[in-house]
Amino acid sequence: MAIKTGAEIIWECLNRENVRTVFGYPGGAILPTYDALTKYDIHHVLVRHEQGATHMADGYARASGDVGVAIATSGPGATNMVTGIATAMLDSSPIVCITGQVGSKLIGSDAFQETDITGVTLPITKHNYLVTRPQDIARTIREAFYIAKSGRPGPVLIDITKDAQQGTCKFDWDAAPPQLPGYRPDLSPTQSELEKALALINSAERPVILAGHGIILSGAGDLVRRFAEKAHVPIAMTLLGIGAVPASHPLNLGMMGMHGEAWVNHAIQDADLLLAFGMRFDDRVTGNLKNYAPNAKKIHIEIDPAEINKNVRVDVGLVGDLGEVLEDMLPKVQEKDRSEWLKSIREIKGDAAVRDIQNLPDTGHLYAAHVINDLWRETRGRALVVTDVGQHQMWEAQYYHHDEPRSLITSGGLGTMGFALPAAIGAKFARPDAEVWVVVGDGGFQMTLCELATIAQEKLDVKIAIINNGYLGMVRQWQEFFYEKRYAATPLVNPDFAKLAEAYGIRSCSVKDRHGVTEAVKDARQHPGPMLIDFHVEQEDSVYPMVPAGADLHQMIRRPSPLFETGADE
Ligand SMILES: Cc1ncc(C[n+]2csc(CCOP(=O)(O)OP(=O)(O)O)c2C)c(N)n1
Ligand SMILES: [Mg+2]
Repeated sequence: MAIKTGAEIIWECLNRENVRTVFGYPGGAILPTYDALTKYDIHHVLVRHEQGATHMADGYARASGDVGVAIATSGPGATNMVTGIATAMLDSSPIVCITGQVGSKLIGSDAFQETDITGVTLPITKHNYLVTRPQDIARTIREAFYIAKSGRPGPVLIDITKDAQQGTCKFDWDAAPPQLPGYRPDLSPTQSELEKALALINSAERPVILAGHGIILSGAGDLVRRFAEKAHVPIAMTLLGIGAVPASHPLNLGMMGMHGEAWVNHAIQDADLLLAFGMRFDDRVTGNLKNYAPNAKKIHIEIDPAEINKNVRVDVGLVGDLGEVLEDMLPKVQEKDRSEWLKSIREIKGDAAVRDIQNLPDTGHLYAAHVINDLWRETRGRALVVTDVGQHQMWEAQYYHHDEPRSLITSGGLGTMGFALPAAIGAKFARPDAEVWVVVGDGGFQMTLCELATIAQEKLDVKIAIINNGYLGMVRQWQEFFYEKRYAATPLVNPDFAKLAEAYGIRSCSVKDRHGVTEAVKDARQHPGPMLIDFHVEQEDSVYPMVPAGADLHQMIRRPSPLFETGADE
């Protein structure tokens, strides 16, 4: 059996876990591991901030379905990872973060760059480890990968002391399988629970499927579509569910929730049965729980038992992998004519199309919705879009129609500004053939724009569309609606983003009117490297509809009609 250093064992294990790319940043406590890297054929992407490394690992995981890996040193390196780890936790993204730690004898002494990172990340990791001996490294890494990707996926952190990296021991991969007797990721529902659910489904008149991220994680998109087609059930999407079922499918109603389509929220409120598939009844999709879908029975199919009855009391909770559960149910679901129900939803849609900003006369104003819709048209809906957080994120969800799973990557649960640029880098490494577009606000872009240097260094073909409204737009919108337009700390004085990109050697341009949009997007698509487009859009536009926080789901603020009649700003 070969004798290896702990540092070598780390790379040996990553190799065996099929890791080909890692995202990281070196420092003293992880230096032995970086030194050993020179002997291995694993591509290390040097990031510019450790937060970027975690979002890259996350973007890699979301684009591919495989585990993403981020590496950092102790202390500030490790604490810089916290936001990315929390982001991955809230969106159930499988990443493994490896941090260096001070020597085991120094732990607890406030040594240079010592932070108790397992303590810090305890509530934001699915699991974490402190490893102080080289002989524990192999098993720990195998367990970490298994935990990260099994059951409900999530982030795992492994903190490895410097002496554990430097020490030597026998390395035997086969002798170090995961040992996790208390971990049960493979639950499945009982037959009687399944039958109860089937009885509710087969008797429902007005059912709605609530399609969440779990569908994508479980690879169950096709099954959900077949289920919906067989039983004639319309489908409402969560933000992270987008792509699970094609947007162009006639049963796909669109997005639900705070900025969901009005008819989708009304359909949920009018339903007599909600079928929650791999979603978790986040407050952004339920609105006021007291009046949420008051006449509906609820069936929740979900892999994490902790989610059942957490926010919404359900009539049947089926714990298990969504794909496996639906496979079981599908043959027993009855075909049923629900055309009356589907027709009534079309009726609720009513004048929605008239209120749509796409139908405004062209006043020469450049609206973000136009930019995103034009981007969708130009890319024929085939791009892998990574969005940041804010108004542009909601407009992307409304106006870029995704037909493929894993074609929209966005921070839903934590809503992390600064996510998009690094996550897109990770996504591009996972899917080098995909056309990757970043759609990012002028605020969030500035949180992680240092990663432009990573794009330049790696010569990555990532396209960047800045939706530049000169505001922290989503917060400004709340101030407009709920704080009498007192715009405290939301106007932004921005640098010239196009010039900034140039400084990094990245092609760029600015667009200020609608006619320029298509041309700029075409130019970016033809250019074989990265390109940044700074879209200067209407500054005080708002995302509609909007369910105010805490209001009932059907109590939406709608885009004012006069806007359409006059073509003026609201
Ligand atoms: C790290 C972080 N800080 C603060 C917020 C709160 N927040 C949510 S949206 C938003 C404004 C985003 O502005 P911008 O990036 O310009 O996007 P826009 O809404 O204008 O499209 C802010 C500050 C957040 N989500 N994340
Ligand atoms: Mg903005």
